[in-house]
Amino acid sequence: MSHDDARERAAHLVPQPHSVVLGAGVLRLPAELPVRLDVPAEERAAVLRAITLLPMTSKVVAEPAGLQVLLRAGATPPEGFVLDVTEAGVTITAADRSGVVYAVQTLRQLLPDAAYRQAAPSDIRWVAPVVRVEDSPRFRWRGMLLDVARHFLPKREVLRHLGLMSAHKLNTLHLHLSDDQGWRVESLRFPRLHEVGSWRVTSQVSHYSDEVVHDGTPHGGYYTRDDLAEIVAYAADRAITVVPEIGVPGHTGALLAAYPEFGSPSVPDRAVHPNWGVHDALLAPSERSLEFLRLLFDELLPLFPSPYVHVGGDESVLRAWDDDPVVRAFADKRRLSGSAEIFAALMAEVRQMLAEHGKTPVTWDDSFAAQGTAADAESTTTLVMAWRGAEVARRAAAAGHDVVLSPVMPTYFDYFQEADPGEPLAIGGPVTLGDVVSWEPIPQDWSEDESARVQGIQCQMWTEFVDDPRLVDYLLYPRTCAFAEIAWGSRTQDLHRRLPRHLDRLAAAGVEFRPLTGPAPW
Ligand code: TNX
Repeated sequence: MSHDDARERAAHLVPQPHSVVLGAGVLRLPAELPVRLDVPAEERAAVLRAITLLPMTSKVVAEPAGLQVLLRAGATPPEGFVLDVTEAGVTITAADRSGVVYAVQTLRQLLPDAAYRQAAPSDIRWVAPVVRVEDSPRFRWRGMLLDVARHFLPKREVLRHLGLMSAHKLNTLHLHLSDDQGWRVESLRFPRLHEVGSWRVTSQVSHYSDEVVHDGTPHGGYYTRDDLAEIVAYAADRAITVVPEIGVPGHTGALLAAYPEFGSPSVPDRAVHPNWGVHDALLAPSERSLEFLRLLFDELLPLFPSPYVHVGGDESVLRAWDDDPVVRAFADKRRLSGSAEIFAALMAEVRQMLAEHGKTPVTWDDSFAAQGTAADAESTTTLVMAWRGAEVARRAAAAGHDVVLSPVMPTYFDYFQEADPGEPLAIGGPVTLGDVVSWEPIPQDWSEDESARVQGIQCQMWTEFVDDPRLVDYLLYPRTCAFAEIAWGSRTQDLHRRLPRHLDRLAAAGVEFRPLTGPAPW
C-alpha cells in the first residue's frame, strides 16, 4: 500500500523535473535522520538549515548516512541538483546552495503530504520511493510580485508565501513596498514615511461601476527594519532573493503625503490615496529631492543583499512638472527640454545612486519606453520588467536591456481566474489556469540575441481588490503551480494530471487555493 503511494508521489511532482527515473522499492527515513555533509565549510550552516525544510529532525554524522549532501562547484548546472533515493539512503548532489534547497524540496514532495504540515502525527512513516531525479531550471529569474502597498500583508503571511514559493522552486520575491496607497518600510531618517505614509482610510471600488465606497476604517501597517531583515534571511534560507521596489517618480502618493515638499505643487492631493487607479502624484526632481532619495537609498538598500533594486518608473503622469519652477531649475541646470528628457535625467540620477551601492536597477517597461531617444547607452544597465506585452519586451531586449517578462496576460494573478459570477471580486481578466499552462514566454520570432536577454518571468499579485490574506492564497493557487512549471521549464504539459494530488500537499500546508471544481464562496 505505502509502496504504491510512494511510487505514485514520484509521478506527481510540481514543477515536473526534467528527469525522473523510478526504481524498485522504497526508502523508509527515520524520525531522526543521520546526515553526512561533503560541503565547503562556509556552506555548512546554510545546508543544515535547508535540511530543516524536511519534516524529520536530523543529526550530523561522519560516516555514510541516511542523507548525504555533496556540494561541489560545477557538479550540476546552476541551481540544479541530482537527488538519488535508494533503499540504502538519499544522496543529494548540487553545485550551489539553491540546488540543495531544490533537492530537499523535491524529496519533501516524495514524502507523505504530512511533510507540508507544521507538525505531523508521531506515528507517520516517512517513506520515499527509490528514484533518481535530475533537474535544473530554464530561467534564472523565477519571480513573484507581492503588492504589500495597496493592502498590507502581515509579516507572517510574507514568510508563509516565501515557503510556498520555495516549494515551487521560485527564487525571486519582488516586494512592492511603496505606492500611492501606502508606504511599507520603517525609515529612521524620514520617519513620516512610515508614520504617515503607511495609513489610510480603506476603500473599495466596485469593478462594475466607478462607485467609490469608503468604509472609514483605517488600513495600514509597515515592516520594521528587523522585520525586513527577518524576511530577507528567511528567504535566503529558501534560495529566494528579495528585490525591493521603491518607485519614482509616479506612484509616490504615500511618500508625498509624508513629505509634500518633494512633489510638484500643482498636484493638490496630499493624502495617502484611498482609492485605486493611476494617480497624478509625482515626485519633482530637484537638488533637494535627489538628496532625499540618496539618503533614503543609503538607509534602505543595505537591508537588501539583492543585486537588483526596483525603482518603478511606471505610469508617471508628467504634466505636473510643466509649470513647476523647482523642476524648471533642475532642467535648466542640465539643459533639458521637455518632460521626457527630465524623466530620463531623473532615472539616470537614480541609477547612479544605485550604482554607488553596487545595485543593478530594475524598472517597469514604461520607463524604458518613456525615455525614448533621451536614453543614453549606459541606461541599458537597467533591467526592464515588461508588463505591457511581448512587443515592448522585445524592443527593450533589442536595445540591449536584460528583461523579465511579466505580461498582464497571463501573469497578473489579481485578475479573475474564470469568467464565473461566483468568483470573488477581482480587477479584470480572466487569466485562467489554462492560459498559464499554455504560455510560452518567448515568441518564436525573436532572434537568439533577443531571447538571450530574457532573464526570466514573474507573476504579479497586485492587491487593490485583495483585502484579505485568504484571497491572496485563492488568487495565487493553483495558477502559481502552473507558472512555476513555465519558469522552471518543465517539458511535460500534463499538469492537469498531477495537480489534484499536488493540491493535497497545499491543503496540508493550509493554503486556501481555488478548488479545481469552481469558485469557493467568500
Ligand atoms: C497596473 S504593472 C499597474 C499596477 C496595478 C495593476 C493592476 C504596473 C506597472 N502598474 O499599479 O496594480 O495594473 O492589475
